[in-house]
Parts: sequence; structure tokens; C-alpha cells
Amino acid sequence: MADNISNPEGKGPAGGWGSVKSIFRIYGESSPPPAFLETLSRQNKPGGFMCVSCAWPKPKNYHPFEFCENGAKATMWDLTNSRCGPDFFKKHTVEELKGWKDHDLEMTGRLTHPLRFDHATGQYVEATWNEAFQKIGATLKRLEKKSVVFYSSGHAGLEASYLYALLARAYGNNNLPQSSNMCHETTSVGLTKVIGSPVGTIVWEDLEKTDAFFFFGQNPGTNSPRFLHPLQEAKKRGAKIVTFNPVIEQGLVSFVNPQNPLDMVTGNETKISDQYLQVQAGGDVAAMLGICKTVVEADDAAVAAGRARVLDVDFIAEHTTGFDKFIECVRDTPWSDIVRESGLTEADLREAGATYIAAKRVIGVYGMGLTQHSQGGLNIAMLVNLLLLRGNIGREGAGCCPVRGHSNVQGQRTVGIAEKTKLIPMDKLKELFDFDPPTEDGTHIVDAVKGMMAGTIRATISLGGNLLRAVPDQVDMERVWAEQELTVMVSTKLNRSHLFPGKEAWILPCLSRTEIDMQATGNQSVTTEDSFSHISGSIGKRTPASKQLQSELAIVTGIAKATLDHNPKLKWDEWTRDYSLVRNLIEATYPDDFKHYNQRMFEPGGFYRGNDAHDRKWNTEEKKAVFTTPHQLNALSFEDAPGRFRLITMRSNDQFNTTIYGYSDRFRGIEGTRDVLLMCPEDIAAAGLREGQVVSLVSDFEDGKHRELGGLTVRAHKLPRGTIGGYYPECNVLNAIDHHDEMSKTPASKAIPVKIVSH
Ligand SMILES: Nc1nc2c(c(=O)[nH]1)N[C@H]1C(S)=C(S)[C@@H](COP(=O)(O)OP(=O)(O)OC[C@H]3O[C@@H](n4cnc5c(=O)[nH]c(N)nc54)[C@H](O)[C@@H]3O)O[C@H]1N2
Ligand SMILES: Nc1nc2c(c(=O)[nH]1)N[C@H]1C(S)=C(S)[C@@H](COP(=O)(O)OP(=O)(O)OC[C@H]3O[C@@H](n4cnc5c(=O)[nH]c(N)nc54)[C@H](O)[C@@H]3O)O[C@H]1N2
Ligand SMILES: [Mo]
Repeated sequence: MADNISNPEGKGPAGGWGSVKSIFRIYGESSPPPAFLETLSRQNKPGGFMCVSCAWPKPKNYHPFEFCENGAKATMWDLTNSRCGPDFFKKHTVEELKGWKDHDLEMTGRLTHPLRFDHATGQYVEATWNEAFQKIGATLKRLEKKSVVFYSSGHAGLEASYLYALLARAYGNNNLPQSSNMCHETTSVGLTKVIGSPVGTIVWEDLEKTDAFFFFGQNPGTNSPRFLHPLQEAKKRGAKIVTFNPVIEQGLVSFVNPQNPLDMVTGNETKISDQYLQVQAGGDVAAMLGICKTVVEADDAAVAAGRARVLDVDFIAEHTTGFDKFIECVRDTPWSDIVRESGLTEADLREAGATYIAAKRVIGVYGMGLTQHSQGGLNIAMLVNLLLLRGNIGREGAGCCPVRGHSNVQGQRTVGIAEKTKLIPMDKLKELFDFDPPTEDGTHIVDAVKGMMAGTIRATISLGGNLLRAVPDQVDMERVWAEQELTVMVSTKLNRSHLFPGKEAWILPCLSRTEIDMQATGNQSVTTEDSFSHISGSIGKRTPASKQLQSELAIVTGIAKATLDHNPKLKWDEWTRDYSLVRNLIEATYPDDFKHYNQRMFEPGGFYRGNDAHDRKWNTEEKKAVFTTPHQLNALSFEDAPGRFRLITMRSNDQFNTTIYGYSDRFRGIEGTRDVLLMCPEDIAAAGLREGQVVSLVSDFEDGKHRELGGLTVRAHKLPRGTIGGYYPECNVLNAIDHHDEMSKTPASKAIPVKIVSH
């Protein structure tokens, strides 16, 4: 292993006893019932429930406990004994709760009753479901259709999501922004442009056959820990792993499998990355170009020596377009530019290139480190360029692997949650439900936030999530969110978005996927789609946290019935009684993807919806896979300037997005606080700061607007110069809503231009 991999800050490998301790610490804090272990044993298995956390796929041959530290925490978080009911709200006004931390808000436990905000007292008060639906329906009828937004975070199953999108369209708009607008929208738009697929191209078996993984800005140890199992297997059979990440992430350094008793007793670590390259934030375009340059040079040498080609020339000729122009750019770009823009040495990039060339089959894995940049689309196009050079897409053991976030974030898109009309079979909707679906594109998150700021968006319904805390320009967002006519939040736990109620505001508490969803025809199952486009059924068996809870699907149909004019084709009651009827509708709308849906939903590992790019069928404009010539060498929209830093917003090991489980980021050695600013020692010294000093960050975005976050303690961390780190969501006050990926409008959360101020 190259000796550039060490983790001075971290506290031992990913997984291992640290992972078990961390699960049980949350267990203690969230106090779930003892039957919790029985529940965990059913997680991610046929006949069990699908994890409420991330979208990592479920293998056919599952482990005795098919869950990870992250999933176990998420399940416990839902199964807590704590309750946040009407009594709690009698004791606390929202003004008071605004002073609470995200962690403390969610620690109050599961929401138990529908709640209405009372402006006279500044408190939420208990309401009935009927009252909630009727009032919401009446207000929606009154509002201008275009001024209403139907947001969803990727939790809800396919059935509720399909009906939610139908509700929006039958109401009269396509305003269906989703959490992926802040996340993998760059993939949906960028990957479609170059390979014609909005999702990744690999399946589980490819993980077992690949010779090398190239990781760009994805952190499996924290965010998709079950990925560490196939990575460990891959390492055992000699596969290579090369990682590009400004931060040394422990899960990409070493792993002790907490499900392997021998490994646990012996502390047997598997080294994960063979080479770990600390690229600067936003420097991946140059880094990937450097690898491509190594490949082209090796190909030139092979041609000169009469050896076999390094480029897959047959594949390139048959399947791609744009090759010549791209190669010209590769040849013309000097190493000095590549080194400057990536922050890496030529030798290191050549070593990565040699690994790439030596591998017959390569998988390119990526996450937020590529997507959340001003040129996120270019980042993804560059990764595709690299893979195409050696035919590494649409072949066994090779492909493109964006790792998705929420458990059903990909699936919600598949069944119609999308603001772009071209993605939706509107003719089918018309045929099935006998109404004219709206023809105008709806709002993306960025448009929705800007609409709130401009006063054109007047109401938001949220199917899950914590939008106010997840978007940039949070200070403005708090003001304009509360100025809306109506805010409706379908939630499991209390969060900051609830504390800025609109003129009329409702919290509607829903079941978690672990819980029994009893309807007239019995306990209902739901389905979700994972990152590999596999669809799996899920059945909850726990007693619901409160008798008052309704399923997400029942809440959607409750609102729909109270809002829409009668249409005999919209059978909200029937669908609520029996979710299999909704699956029939999904199958009728998307027959190629969901054939024999009800029969196949419990197949081990889920059933595969298929992917054309996986079969080398390219649904791009050119009907080929596209080589993209980069127009710049980094992923930023700003230049370096004196005193300006690139701020990465990070996830700790102890959070799921805006849900903060605790204050232990043990892989990075940060305990008891999230109010930190990570910088390399050289930058600390050059800026005249010292470790332990408390500083503020201020925005250095082109609009010149004042945005500030104070109270951050400077900590030395192994980072590239010029790149600094702080936590998401706290740092969202520093980002501008206009600072986003050019192509897809995904907020650029991984290189926010900031200055450091010490008072
Ligand atoms: N425990 C836990 N699990 C989660 C989540 C969670 O919050 N907690 N969130 C879920 C969701 S919604 C999502 S989308 C996924 C997110 O999972 P990831 O995609 O892993 O997201 P992040 O941790 O935000 O960032 C990934 C990595 O990018 C690196 N990075 C930052 N900037 C750059 C760059 O310019 N270049 C490169 N190469 N790397 C960079 C960071 O150091 C980090 O290691 O995880 C899901 N799973
Ligand atoms: N600066 C910065 N900003 C970011 C990111 C970043 O890396 N940096 N990441 C972005 C990404 S990748 C994402 S996906 C977004 C996340 O944005 P969101 O999806 O909006 O936020 P979450 O934190 O996942 O939402 C948490 C809330 O969801 C509710 N919830 C939990 N489980 C359920 C359920 O089963 N059903 C329902 N109805 N509600 C439930 C709970 O009330 C909980 O408080 O944030 C984005 N924002
Ligand atoms: Mo995400």
C-alpha cells in the first residue's frame, strides 16, 4: 500500500468494534424497544423491510444481518420510545424551539398527532385528520395552481410516490422538486446527456467481477457502509482501488467487517485503497484528464512498438462520438496545467493511470464530491470519458456507479416525481385517468426557492424531508418559507422546517417503513428501488409509534380527495385499501420497467428494471456514447484569490443528512462538537491563525451578499491547501442559491467560496 495513506486524525478502521459501539450508543440515546434486534434481522431481506436509510442495493445472497452501522442507526431512530406529541407543543413555542439544535429537535421522538400551527399562541396544537385534509384541500383550491410546490425527500415508497405525482398533475402543475435536485440531479441530467441513462449502469454481479474501482468523491464508510463488504471481497481477490478525495475518509482506508466474527476478534483489517489521492476540491476534471493523458501516451507507445492497443478502438469506433476532439484536448493540455488544477503530482496521476490500464474491467464510483459543483455535469462527463477510452461501460465487471442517497430517491423519479414533462408519459396518464396533465415544466428546487423569494411560490407540501435546512441561503429561506400561505409537512420527526410555519401550517405524522401499515385489505407492503435499479418489496411488522399515524400513501390520498374535483377514474379510496392496485397502475404506466410487478416484488435481491446503457444501447441525442471535450480544467465557477478558500460541506459518521444522531465523527477524530473548521496546518499558519481559535466564515460569492457563520473552532486536518471543511447542514447559511451546477442546478455544496474572519 502506498504510504501516503494514513489517517492521523481517525480512530481506527471503518466497521469493527467502533461501529458496534456507535450503534449501541445511539441505541441507548434513542431507547428503542428490546425487540429492535429482531426487527434489524429482517432488514433488507425478502419478506422483511427495506432499510429506511440509503439506497445501496440488497444482495441476493444476504448476510444473517443485512444492515450496516448507518442503517441500524436509522432504524433505531424510527423505533425510539420517545414521543413528540401535543403535550410537548403545549410546553414549547416555536420561537423557543428555534434555539434548539437539530439533534435535540429530533431527539424529542416520533411525532404522534396531526398538528396545526396556531399563530395566536405561537404553538402547534392537536388537530384531527379530517380537519387537516379539509382545510388543506380548501386552501389548495383557493391558491393559484402554479404557486404550489409538491416537494419530496426520497423516503416514501413507489406506491405513495406515484400517487403523489398524480395528485400534483391532477391538481394542475408539474412542481415536483425532489431531494435529488440537491444531490444526484447532476447524474440525472449529466449522465443522460453522455450515455443516455439517468442512473448508474452496473449491477451487483459487476462488483464481483471488476478488476479496479476508481472512487471520486463518495464516502462508503459513512454513507453506504454495506458497500464495504463487496469492496472487501474485491480486495481479497486482488482488485485494486484508487481513491480521489480531498479528505482522508477512513472507510476508504481500511475496514474490519463487523459481521465477520474472526475479523472482529483478530482485528483483521482489510486495506481498501491502493492509492489515495487528495485532489483539491473541484480538481477532478484535471485529475481525470491526467489519467486519460497517461492512457493516450501508453496507446501511442503501443502503436509505435506494434503491441496491442491500449484504447478500445473497436468500441470507440462503433459506440462513441466526439473522440477526436477530446483526444486533441488531452494531447494539448500540458501536465503543468493538470498538476496545478488537480493539486496532484504527475507521478501520482501516472500511477493511477497505470492501474487503470492494467485493469481489464473498471468501475467508476462517484458521489457528492463530483455532483455538487458548479461544473458537476462536466465532472461526470469526464468520468465517462475515462471509462469510454477502454470500453468500460456496458460490459461485465465495468461501468458507472453513482451511489444514491435516500432509500427510494431513484425510484421516486422512476414513477413520475419529476418537474420535467419530457420525462413523463403524459399520454398514458391521460388515458388511464381521463384528465389533461399540465404541459408546462414545473419547478426544480432552485426555482422553487427563488420562487419563494420572489413571492410566486405560495405553498409547499413536503412528503418527508427538511427542505429549509437542506437548501442554500438558509437565512433568507427561513423568512420566505414562513411567508407562504400554506406549509404542510408529512414527517416522522420534528425538524427545523417545522419551526417556520406558513400562514397556515400543518405537521402530518406518518408511519415509518418498519411499522405495520394496516388498511382494509390487511397489512400493506410497499416497494423501493435501489442504486442498481432493482425493485424490492418491504413489509413493516412493528406496532406503529402512535395510533394516530397514517401511511404516506393514505395522507396523499387524503389530501387528494379533499382537493380535487370528483373524477371516477381517480379511485383514491380503493387504492388506499389495497396498494397492489397502485402497483398495477405503475405497471400500466411504465410497462417495460414493471412487468409482473406484484408477482416479482419479493424476489431475492429485487427485480431488475433494466438499463439500456448497461446493454450498450445509447439513448442520447447522438444515439452514441459521447466524449465531452472539457471547456475548463476544474469544476468551479470562481477563480482562486488571496484569502479565498474552497469550503467542502461534510457529512459526519453520526448523521443522516439533516438528522443529527450525535456528536461523534469518530473516523475523523472529532468528538462532542460540529462547530469546527478543518484546515491543513500550512493554511492555518499562512492565515495567521492557530488551532483552537474561534473564527467565522463569510461568503465570498460573486453577488457580494453578506452571509456568515460564526463560532467555528479551527482544527488541523490533513487536507490539500486551499480546501477547508465544515459540516452540512450548518454551513448552508454560507452558500448562495445561485451557486449551482450549470447544467442541472444542483447546489454547489462542495466548493463554496469563503473567507475566514477572526474577530
Ligand atoms: N450516514 C449517512 N449516510 C448517508 C447520508 C448521510 O448523511 N449520513 N446521506 C445520504 C444521501 S441523501 C446521500 S446523497 C449520500 C451522500 O454520500 P456521498 O456521496 O458519499 O456524500 P458526501 O459525504 O457529502 O461527500 C462525499 C465525499 O466527497 C468528498 N469530496 C468533497 N469535495 C470533493 C471534490 O471536489 N472531489 C472529490 N473527488 N471528492 C470530494 C468528501 O470529502 C466526501 O468524502 O449518502 C446517503 N447516506
Ligand atoms: N451544504 C450541503 N447541503 C446539502 C447537502 C450537502 O452535502 N451539503 N446534501 C444534499 C442532499 S444529497 C440531500 S439528499 C438533501 C436532503 O434533504 P432532505 O431530504 O429534505 O432532508 P433529510 O434530512 O433527509 O430529511 C429529514 C427529515 O425527514 C423526515 N423523515 C424521515 N423519515 C421519513 C419517512 O419515512 N417519511 C417521511 N414522510 N418523512 C421522514 C423527518 O421528519 C426528518 O426530520 O440535502 C442536500 N443539502
Ligand atoms: Mo442525497
